[in-house]
Amino acid sequence: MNNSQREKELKQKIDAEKVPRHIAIIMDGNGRWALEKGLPRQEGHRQGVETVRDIVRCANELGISILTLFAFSTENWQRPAWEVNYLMSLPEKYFQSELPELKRNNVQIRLIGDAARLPRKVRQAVEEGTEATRDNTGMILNFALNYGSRSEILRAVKLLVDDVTSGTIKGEINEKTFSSYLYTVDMPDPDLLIRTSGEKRISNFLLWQLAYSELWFTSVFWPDFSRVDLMEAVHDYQLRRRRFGKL
Ligand code: V0D
Repeated sequence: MNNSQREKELKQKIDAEKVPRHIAIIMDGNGRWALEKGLPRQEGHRQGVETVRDIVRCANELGISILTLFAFSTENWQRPAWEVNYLMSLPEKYFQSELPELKRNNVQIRLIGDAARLPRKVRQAVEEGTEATRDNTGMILNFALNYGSRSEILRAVKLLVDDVTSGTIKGEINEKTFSSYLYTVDMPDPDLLIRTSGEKRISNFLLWQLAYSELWFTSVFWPDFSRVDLMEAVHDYQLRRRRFGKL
């Protein structure tokens, strides 16, 4: 069966009323994809951006409310300087080609992570994207940039302590209060986490928020991850939830 037949078949199998509200993706395997093809690593990242475009389109068509993509972790600074530099050029490139369509499709761009420590040109590009889409009411597209979950949790604890000390918050501190200090404030937790490229770890991504999420791992490298793969994950998610009688 070819890809477009498979896509049609999956489209019929997916219950449009019960798609996950929030999908988070660890986009892994650009480097290994390039290595296997004998291409430079940056070619993998370039192709990875194309995949981001396809997957954002597909998620939007499926009616996903929030898509969170792990683009750069706090650990990624340890990569060679030339690679980090190349990665830092991608947000600007991405918006140059995608911003008109994102605006047209009513997508709202947001950033999670420590933006203050990103190069100025990255902050500017991201700000342009978030600013240009801030009044959009469709799918929220979160990019996790310079993101690490433990430091997000620590940051939340510090902000919470500040508010307790200054008397800004009184009364009980519960899970809901705590969540409101995370970058993902006001967003429901991910229903589904996808990680590509065969690794079966969470790797310091959304540790608090993934407490009850379904996890879906695939050996497909991110540059090869397709609409069909996303739809397979969504379909599998629906089968699992049905088995637990939760839908
Ligand atoms: C490389 C695969 C989009 C993962 C996808 C700076 C690694 C392509 C963005 C992007 C990266 C980030 C923020 C934003 C708009 C776009 C991106 C990075 C890497 C790291 F507001 N793709 N992408 N950012 N890759």
